[in-house]
Amino acid sequence: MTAFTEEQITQAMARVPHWKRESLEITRTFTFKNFRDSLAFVVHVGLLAERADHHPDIDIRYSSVLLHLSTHSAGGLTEKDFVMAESIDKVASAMGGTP
Ligand code: H2B
Repeated sequence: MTAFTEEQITQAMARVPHWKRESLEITRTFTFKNFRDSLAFVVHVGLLAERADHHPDIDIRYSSVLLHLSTHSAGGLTEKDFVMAESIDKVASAMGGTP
């Protein structure tokens, strides 16, 4: 899979308005009630990642979870990152996560 051009990235960002573009990655922080809920969310994200064979970098800080998505093999952002971000957004809203 080849990395998106700047124009493709701009278009794809519209699909995930809560995510932030940071150079070769997109990132989003989700906030939960407590560590337990953060952990449950991360388990769901991990299962999605295994199914898609596409893995975010994950930083858990008690009640907030910071995710980074990038396609390492392509050296940039690809459709895989945006599909994963959309799936993660659905899981987060089902689990009571807030931006
Ligand atoms: N995750 C991400 N984010 N980028 C990759 O390039 C990637 C991955 N490659 N998960 C996958 C696994 C690859 O290493 C395996 C062998 O398919």
